[in-house]
Amino acid sequence: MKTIISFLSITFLFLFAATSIAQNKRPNILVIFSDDHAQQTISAYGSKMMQTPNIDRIAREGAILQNTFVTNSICAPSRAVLLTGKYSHINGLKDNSPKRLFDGSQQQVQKLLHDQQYQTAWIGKWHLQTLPQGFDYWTVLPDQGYYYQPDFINMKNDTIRHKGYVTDLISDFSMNWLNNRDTAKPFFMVVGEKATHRTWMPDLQDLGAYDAIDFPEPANFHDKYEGRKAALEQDMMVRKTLVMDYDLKVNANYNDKNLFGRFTPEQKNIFKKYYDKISLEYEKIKNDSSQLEKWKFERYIKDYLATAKSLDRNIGRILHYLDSTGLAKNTVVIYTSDQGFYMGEHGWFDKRFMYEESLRTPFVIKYPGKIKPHTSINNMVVNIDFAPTLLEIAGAKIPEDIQGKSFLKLVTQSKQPLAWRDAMYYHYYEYPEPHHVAPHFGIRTQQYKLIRFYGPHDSWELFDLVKDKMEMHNIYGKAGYAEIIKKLKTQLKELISTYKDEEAAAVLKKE
Ligand code: SGN
Ligand code: CA
Repeated sequence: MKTIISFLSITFLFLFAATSIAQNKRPNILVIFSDDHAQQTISAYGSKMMQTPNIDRIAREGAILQNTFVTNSICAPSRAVLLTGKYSHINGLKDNSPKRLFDGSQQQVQKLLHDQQYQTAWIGKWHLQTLPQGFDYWTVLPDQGYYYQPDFINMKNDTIRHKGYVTDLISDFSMNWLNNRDTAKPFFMVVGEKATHRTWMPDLQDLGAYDAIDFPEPANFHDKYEGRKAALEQDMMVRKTLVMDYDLKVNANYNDKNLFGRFTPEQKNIFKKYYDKISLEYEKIKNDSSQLEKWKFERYIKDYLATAKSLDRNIGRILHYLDSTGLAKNTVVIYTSDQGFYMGEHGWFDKRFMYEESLRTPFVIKYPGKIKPHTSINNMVVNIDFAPTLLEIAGAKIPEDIQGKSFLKLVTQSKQPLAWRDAMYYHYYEYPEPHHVAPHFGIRTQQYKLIRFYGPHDSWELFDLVKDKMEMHNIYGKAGYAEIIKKLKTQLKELISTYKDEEAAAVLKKE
């Protein structure tokens, strides 16, 4: 009897110890980071345009952040923010210019995680003009990369062309690295997606996937930009800027190296067959300007969504891999994008402006055992918060110079209430090319957004986000807002000083 009891208690102790080791084991962290993926097209965010079952699954099994914003709505700067947890003027990467070199020797999240014995990797779109530093493994697309038969730069700095579709290849390479990693260590991996970046080139199996659907234009598609000088000057209109034989592949030149240079003859044939049919549709309506506008909008949306379809499917492949290897139990999975995008709102595609559609970015996270399924968070999270959150997940110390704050306790709904920001700060620089969006900075609170354009368009804009969700009415200088403006300007100056943005401070000093 005694032997049985002691046998049982040893077994119990062993099981107990094993479970607590498993519980204390630091989680793996997998960040899927896409490009230009609009919240308006993700069903977890309520989109009716398409279904994104795999992104939705992450949200359902964990948390969805309803109000996640970026500090500077373009690609390379946003990646630099993810890596550093710092604003562009501090990490040095203000725009996408090929001359603007990211200083990879600076402190970055992967280096801090490596110091905690994490194995680290970045696979896919990178877009910084300098090669990755501080990752145990990387393989990246040069610059924007290609959708079909893309090149990847490897760690020996060789550029190698691969056969296949970029979104599939990025998943293949990611899973391959996971298969071959050092299993004694937790991992931190970023899957850098090219999708859904312009020029929208869907996977062959997705061509025409949304052709049967009639997509209504957003209510402000015909915006005339009254009272908004910078918006009037932009060059990112669906109607005017999208190029017929390039973006929409209407009567395209199949010898165009930029568009089709990487296609196999079979792939080119399939594309041609599909877009020849579209070109015929165009011929029928091309002389009717109002039909043409609507048609361009529809074609843009359809190609964009078809490109997003492969993105969501590939997220599903990665989730399935984590399930089937048992990794899912101890892996934090995050899906986010470098910024949001216009799906015809204000008549636009692209991003850059501090208006809602491009200021926002999707963010869903699952963390088994820590984040309750179906969690929804409304607090304002900013992409400077991503790096410190990853560090807290890994149990690492967050360096003082990181400008963001970990939101882990918000999503795990820890009992201790977390003091959180009630305003966020934004600063965009790239001008004039490629889309003529004037530089600007500003503040967003729950109810208001105050924007200061400078350089070519010295002007202020104020929006009431409750009364004017589409940001059509600039109420700066209108009767009744003097007190609000005064308060917002004080708050804006405080943020500029907190984040040490000397350029913005100098603009305001001239007033
Ligand atoms: C390219 C695109 C632009 C886009 C920038 C930046 N033109 O220049 O429309 O704004 O990238 O995008 S394209 O015809 O070459 O596609 S970012 O997401 O990388 O910042
Ligand atoms: Ca982008």
